[in-house]
Amino acid sequence: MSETRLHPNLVLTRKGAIHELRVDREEALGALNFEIMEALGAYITELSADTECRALILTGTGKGFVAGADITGYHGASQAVFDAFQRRSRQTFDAIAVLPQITICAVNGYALGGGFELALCCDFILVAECAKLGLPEIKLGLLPGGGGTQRLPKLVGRMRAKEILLSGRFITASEAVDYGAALEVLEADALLPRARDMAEMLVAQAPVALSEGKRVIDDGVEMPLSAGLTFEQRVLGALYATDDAKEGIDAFVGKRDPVWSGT
Ligand code: CO8
Repeated sequence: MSETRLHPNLVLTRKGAIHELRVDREEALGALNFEIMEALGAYITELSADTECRALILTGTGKGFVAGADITGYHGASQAVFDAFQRRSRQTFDAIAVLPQITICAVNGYALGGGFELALCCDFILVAECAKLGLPEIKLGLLPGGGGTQRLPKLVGRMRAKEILLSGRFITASEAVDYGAALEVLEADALLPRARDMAEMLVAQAPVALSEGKRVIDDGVEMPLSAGLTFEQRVLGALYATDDAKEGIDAFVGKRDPVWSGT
């Protein structure tokens, strides 16, 4: 296990095929400023080409996961600076959403604005009982710019997304699960152990099928059904030709555990 600071406020722990990235800015509830966003973006670019890492856990510190963009940076900022921050956030968040690795967001506290949007880019969202999630940008006279208006309705439906976004209210952990915006609520102490167990379970699966399974669902939901079904068959056909599929079938017939090569 190795721990590195990618930035004074971003701590990366590598353990085998699993990375854990913790936003460490307790005094501002994890709010992301331009420098943290840059460091996050650079790490995500590196990760997208990393074939050793197969799962990423994102989490925060103390009461905050990420309480959004750093609002102090918006104060008096020029239009050009504001726009540049939004562009960089979009690039980073989009890159997270299409990572080949499985992504698990362990929401330990406030996930607001860009923080909720960051979680929405992940494959799985686990929430601590004390977590509060929301898109309060409307209270600043703004709207979400990190995908909240687009990714949230896809998970919870248009009407609930409008209710959350236009009121700016914070939803509780159990509401997030009820609405389909999170997978499970956990006691605070159980949050990271559960995220780690989940990551271990997933990285033990056949590597190519794992990342293709993620892709076929994420890309397929954007397609008309018949195109999605064709896509599914094409992916399955290609998987059948992999060494892992040969190994998986052989292991089943031979009543032994498979040993995946990831090819
Ligand atoms: N930016 C900067 N500082 C923050 C932020 C933030 N988003 N959130 C909290 N802080 C700071 C507070 O200013 C305070 O600092 P200090 O101690 O120096 O006064 C410290 O964190 C602790 O916060 P509070 O004292 O306010 O703690 P409370 O428990 O009383 O309240 C709240 C917690 C309710 C979370 C409150 O802090 C709050 O409402 N924060 C703002 C949340 C918000 O509006 N977030 C959305 C920001 S806009 C956005 O994210 C747009 C996204 C654009 C694209 C994606 C980019 C990432």
